[in-house]
Amino acid sequence: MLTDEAVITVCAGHGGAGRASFFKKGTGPDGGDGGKGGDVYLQTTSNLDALNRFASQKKYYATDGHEGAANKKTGADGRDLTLSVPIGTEVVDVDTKEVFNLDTTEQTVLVAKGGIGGKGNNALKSSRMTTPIHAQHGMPGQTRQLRLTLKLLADFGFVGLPNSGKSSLLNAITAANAKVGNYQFTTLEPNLGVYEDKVIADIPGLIEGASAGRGLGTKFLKHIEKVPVLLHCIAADSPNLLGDYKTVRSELKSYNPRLLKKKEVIILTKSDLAYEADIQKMVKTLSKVSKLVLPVSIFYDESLEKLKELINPA
Ligand SMILES: Nc1nc2c(ncn2[C@@H]2O[C@H](COP(=O)(O)OP(=O)(O)OP(=O)(O)O)[C@@H](O)[C@H]2O)c(=O)[nH]1
Ligand SMILES: [Mg+2]
Repeated sequence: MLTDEAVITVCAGHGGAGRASFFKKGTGPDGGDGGKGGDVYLQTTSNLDALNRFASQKKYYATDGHEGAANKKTGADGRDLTLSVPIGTEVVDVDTKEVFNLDTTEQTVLVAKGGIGGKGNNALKSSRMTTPIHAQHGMPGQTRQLRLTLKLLADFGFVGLPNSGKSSLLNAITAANAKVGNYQFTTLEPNLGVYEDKVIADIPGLIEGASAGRGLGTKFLKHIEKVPVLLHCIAADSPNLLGDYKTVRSELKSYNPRLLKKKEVIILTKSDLAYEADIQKMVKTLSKVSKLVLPVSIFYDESLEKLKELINPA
């Protein structure tokens, strides 16, 4: 199972305490400063499964800074902790609502800063206080609760009713090998495929009431939030093409009205299941709601070439 959402707590290390000590023979202070607590970083990886580990473990710690020592020795800094998240992860601080978008390869962000070490009594001496007997405590590291949400980064996203042929098309034009079946909700998790250098996402089908939790609901729509072009699949053997179209559009709208602003191409799928003249009529009907309508069948190579051309124009 692909984990695409998790809430975790990250704790940076505590700063080490400064040392209060004195040179054995002399009188001067020689206590060193404490080391800095380790920071917590998030770093992107191309591994889409990277959030899976957060399903079981919820709390992550960088280590504390070490205490300062005699002879003006500074304590060692705590070790930083770097957690990998998939490219396309949105990170929201649950309390402050601060957002970090991790959208590029090998992007690193500091999410919790380690506490600074306390000053030793050597560093605290001044002209007025030449022999301080106390040293400072280290400061606590930052603790943050973070919500991690994976939003796939793709160039195109297939949407449509269940069984409209989305996964079949992904397989026909990429090496994705997504599961295909003649029943609703064959796809239970998003699939990604690559054609040339274009990434295409295939998500589970939507049905009327998805935004109210019917079917698999709309939770997978987060995966097309960042996709610039929607490939809206409508099957040519459907008794109500415009009805299918409106159902999906209305679920997209309930999830996030901005999805309706994306560029959309209607893919009239399974075009082998109707006569050519009827396909032309269907294209005309659908042209009323979308500028671009492309009839496609996984059995017609020429139509697949047109789809590829649309995805990656020569
Ligand atoms: N005749 C014909 N059948 C097709 C075509 N494309 C897909 N199918 C069939 O349609 C059924 C559904 O295909 P899928 O690709 O699983 O559909 P989907 O939209 O991914 O479905 P969900 O994952 O449930 O949302 C399967 O039985 C496919 O073999 C096509 O071009 N022509
Ligand atoms: Mg599917």
